[in-house]
Amino acid sequence: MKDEVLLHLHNEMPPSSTFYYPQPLLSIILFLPFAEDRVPPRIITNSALTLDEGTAKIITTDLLSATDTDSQPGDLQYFINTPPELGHIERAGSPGAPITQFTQGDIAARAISYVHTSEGEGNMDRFTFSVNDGTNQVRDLKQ
Ligand SMILES: [Ca+2]
Repeated sequence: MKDEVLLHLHNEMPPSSTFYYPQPLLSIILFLPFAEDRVPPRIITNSALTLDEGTAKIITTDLLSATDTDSQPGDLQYFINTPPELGHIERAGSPGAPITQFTQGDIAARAISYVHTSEGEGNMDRFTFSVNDGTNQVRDLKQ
């Protein structure tokens, strides 16, 4: 009798597709990004305006300007807290109608004027304001 050697080649590794991993329970919490306004406006220019008695002058960005890295000029709302005493602030297109709010965009569009109307002797006027981007508010530091 001959000695026979039988070699069994047996692949013990089943195909990977036959492996079943236990399914972990996944809890996914989605934090939806808020359209959050994080940066407050910053008043960068706040200068005096000089004009003749009984006249009007446009408040330009050279005189009054606020900036905000995450808000548009049209969203930067100025609120007049204490109105001027010797005149008023008005919007182009509505002469004679005092306003109490306007935007940086209005200033950039040269649509906002100070109108001197007083008959008195006073020659110094002022108004105080705050600027709001809808979330954050800053006050005029000169108040
Ligand atoms: Ca902002």
